[in-house]
Amino acid sequence: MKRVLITGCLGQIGSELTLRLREENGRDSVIATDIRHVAGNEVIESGPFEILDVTNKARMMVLARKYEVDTIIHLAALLSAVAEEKPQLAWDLNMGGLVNALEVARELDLKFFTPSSIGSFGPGTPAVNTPQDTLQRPTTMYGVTKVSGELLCDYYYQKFGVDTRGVRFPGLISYKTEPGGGTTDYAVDIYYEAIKHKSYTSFIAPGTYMDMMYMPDAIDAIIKLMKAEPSQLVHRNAFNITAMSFEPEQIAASIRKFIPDFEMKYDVDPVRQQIADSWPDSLDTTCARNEWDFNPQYDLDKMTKDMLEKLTNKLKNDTVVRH
Ligand code: VAH
Repeated sequence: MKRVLITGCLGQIGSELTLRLREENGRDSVIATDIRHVAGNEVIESGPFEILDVTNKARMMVLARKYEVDTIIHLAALLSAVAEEKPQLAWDLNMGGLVNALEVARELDLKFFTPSSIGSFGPGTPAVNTPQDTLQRPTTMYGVTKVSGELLCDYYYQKFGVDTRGVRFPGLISYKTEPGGGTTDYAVDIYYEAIKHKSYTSFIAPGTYMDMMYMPDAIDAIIKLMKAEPSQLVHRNAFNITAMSFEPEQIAASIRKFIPDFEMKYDVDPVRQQIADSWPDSLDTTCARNEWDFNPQYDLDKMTKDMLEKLTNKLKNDTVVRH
């Protein structure tokens, strides 16, 4: 991973991964790409940036060649709730983008990472302590693209020898860039509202357990997996990983340890609730722990403390900048 092309660099994962890799390996170690340009954005300003629509394979190839990258980290995709609103676009973007990125990796002999998700599981999957290898029959378009993506990445490894690797991310919680259109977004929104209004109206019903992870652990996981010796890996696409499983009342209780009068209300969104109900409650991460030493550092309270501190500072600075 000396020089990496990242797609979707302005997204929730991309923005933090780009900055972290540049910090560790230098500004030119990441060619950050996204379909849009945002003036003054830290990710864009901190090193090479190029506009890239991932459905344009020719341009992806030109950029990979121009910068002589050795790795592609392909993050551009529609998340679950948006994909349910626009299923045809989700298929075209998520699968079209992935196959283009895999083709570029195959032709140029590049290492490859793309995330799968707990969305790759469905109502028939064992919901508690979901095994690494199990039934995957998702009922969302997002899930369909994620399972297809896992299979396609395995195929490119087996058939063409492309060094493909991936994880099944749970809901990711972070303060730098907000997620766009996922089902687990409630667990990010809640912190913003807790700081601003001491109250949050959840679109996910009480009692709905989902796996979650704090962004620093997610970034560590990508870097660790990409550095693992190939001989250690029995699985490749994609490893179950998670750091915690909670339902809305539990994250509210964690916030109350720091903001005692925080109030939780509910106005359940049937579309996102149905998606959440089709996903596991908690994953078994044994294979990731054994094969490449996956070892998350944040539990719910440690994450809540850090989120509230960092987000409070961020919101203060935003206000200062705007005035
Ligand atoms: C979503 N955060 O909600 C994403 C996801 C774990 C789920 O991949 O769509």
